[in-house]
Amino acid sequence: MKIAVLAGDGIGPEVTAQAVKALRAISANNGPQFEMAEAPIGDAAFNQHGDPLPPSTAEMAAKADAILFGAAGTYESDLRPAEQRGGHGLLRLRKQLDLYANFRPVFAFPELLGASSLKREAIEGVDLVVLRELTSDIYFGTPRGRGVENGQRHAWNTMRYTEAEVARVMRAGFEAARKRRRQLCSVDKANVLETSQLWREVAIEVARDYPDVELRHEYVDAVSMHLIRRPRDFDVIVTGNIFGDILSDAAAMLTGSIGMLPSASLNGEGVGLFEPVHGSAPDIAGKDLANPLASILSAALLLRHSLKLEAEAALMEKAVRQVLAEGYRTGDIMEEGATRLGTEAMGDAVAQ
Ligand code: GGG
Repeated sequence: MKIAVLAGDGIGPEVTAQAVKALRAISANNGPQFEMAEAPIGDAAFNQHGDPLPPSTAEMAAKADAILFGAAGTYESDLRPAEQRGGHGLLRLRKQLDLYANFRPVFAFPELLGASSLKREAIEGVDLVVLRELTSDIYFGTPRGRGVENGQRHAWNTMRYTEAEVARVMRAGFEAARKRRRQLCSVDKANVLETSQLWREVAIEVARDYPDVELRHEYVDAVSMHLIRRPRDFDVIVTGNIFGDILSDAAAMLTGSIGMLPSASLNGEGVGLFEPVHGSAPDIAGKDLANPLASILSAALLLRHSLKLEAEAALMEKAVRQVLAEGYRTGDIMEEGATRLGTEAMGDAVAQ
């Protein structure tokens, strides 16, 4: 089984190394064997090859059974043109592989209830999935650009969706809800945006094929509030690219830290990409401070969804729970009485 390892920028390499360690631990003692090959992406690739997604990386990723991704982009590249930005390499890869369905499970680990910035009563039992559409929306819509008009700089992006793009992610949402508590919350801004009106119309049309799933519609601004106030009311949330990006960071705090949130980007066939929801966090890169658990939990999703190794995926998740239960914490989820570990030691503990 071939896994393309694209560690990227900032804390990407150090957290991905811990996920690789966990995969190697799965292989030990006659477990399944993985052929893992690394390739550059992001700002690191741009600095080395003049391209944040070199053709050799794209080709290797497309031929793999699964992709383990770290993080892309650094503060230095934020203001560069798209083709020179590390994060753009990741966006291009998602688009090239048509990874339109990005599942972000948000689960309040009972072991971490004391670590959250929210009250225990507010988050106990939280178990939801944010399904973020990943290959369209304002991230990819054209025209986009910058110019000068009447001596003023101006800039524009285009929010665009086709009905086929909405329908396929909506179906993925209904299918996911069917395997859970059969509640789908479609998030839009239909009172303002044309794209959101189309989103809602298509949601209602697709719902006809899923009479066993309860569909409700909520505005994105209201959901950002309800996620904090009554997070247990959500089962599966399906939403567009930019709304999903923002809402899942907010939802991450229900787990204690964004360092706990894995994700799986799928298209129903072909290769899947698995990455922590967090970005490259350049401010803590190389300091052995980053939480590798989101990356390790992403590797567990990779085992489950792309390699169909359910028992091994469950084992990896159990190892994470056990390490937390034994009181080991990285700084972001630290609480009184716990033992603080660095990135590498946390990876060692899970692998062990
Ligand atoms: N591991 C997630 C990551 O690297 N995020 C950085 C980034 O550029 N993200 C853009 C996006 O998620 O849309």
